[in-house]
Amino acid sequence: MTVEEDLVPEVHVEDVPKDVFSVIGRVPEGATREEAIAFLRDAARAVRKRDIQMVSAAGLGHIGGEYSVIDILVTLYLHSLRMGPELLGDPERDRFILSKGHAAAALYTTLAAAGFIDPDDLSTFMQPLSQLNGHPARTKIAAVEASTGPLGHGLPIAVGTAIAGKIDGSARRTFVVTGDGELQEGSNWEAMMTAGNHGLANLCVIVDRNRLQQGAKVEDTNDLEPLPDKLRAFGMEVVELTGHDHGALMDAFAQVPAASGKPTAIIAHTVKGNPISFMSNNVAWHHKVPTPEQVAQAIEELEQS
Ligand SMILES: Cc1ncc(C[n+]2csc(CCOP(=O)(O)OP(=O)(O)O)c2C)c(N)n1
Ligand SMILES: [Mg+2]
Repeated sequence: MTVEEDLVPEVHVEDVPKDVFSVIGRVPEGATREEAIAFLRDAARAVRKRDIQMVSAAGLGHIGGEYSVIDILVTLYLHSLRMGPELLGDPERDRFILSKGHAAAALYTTLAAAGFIDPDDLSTFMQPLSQLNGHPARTKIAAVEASTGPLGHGLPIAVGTAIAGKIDGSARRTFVVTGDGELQEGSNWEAMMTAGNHGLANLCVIVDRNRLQQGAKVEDTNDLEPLPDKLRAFGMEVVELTGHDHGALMDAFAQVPAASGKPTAIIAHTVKGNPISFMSNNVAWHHKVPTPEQVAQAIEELEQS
């Protein structure tokens, strides 16, 4: 058996455990901080459960990088972004770009949780004629701001979006998530140089710092460190936090735009595959497809988490 064959088990959609998934909506107005955190924790658990079912059923996906970014996506869409299905046509709403577009299934599941996508459509992921492609396409889903997948494009687009907001004198903010391996692409550094020079305080770059890329550790491939110093040198306001801590994420997103007038760079320390025992920090799970048994085990672990 080749390595690639080993990545994709023989899966029949009907064997994959199913779960009911419905729109969750935003953290209710007036929720206390503790209530908001509990709400986001429950929502992220539901998103992870549906995501792994989708990847298993499709026989394709990037579950490791999805599980590292889900807490960030859920906190943004269900709490911090000034953006909801009713605001899609509002030019003043916040913008979000998932630059690490290979985590598309996590984005789709979060968008369904937030009410942008019909939850029933999630089962069409990667099927012929589905809107839910392996990488997000802005021509197919209204809530997708930019088509991504080729690494190194989302942040440059976000910088343009933030410049437009500044020219308009708008209070709208632009958030973008990049992978850490993705930061090896030079286009990101051109974009950050521009963001720093233009004082784009309305821009927030979130780095999913799981320390793994495809097939290897980031540090063994083309090391990023000292990453905070490099980001500061490019004119960014740097925040470091645990990317699975919903409270810390909420607090950091609320600080955008930064009082310093600089763009914000959040280094979100995450664990690829979090919190599943057999996936966590395991490079093999970058795009490995779980078997129905592994889906069942992951769901059991999530229910106990
Ligand atoms: C320009 C480009 N080169 C290669 C790929 C293939 N690719 C997809 S994901 C990935 C690794 C990305 O690693 P990282 O940014 O750390 O993502 P994460 O760990 O969050 O999954 C690679 C090389 C791509 N999508 N685009
Ligand atoms: Mg990574």
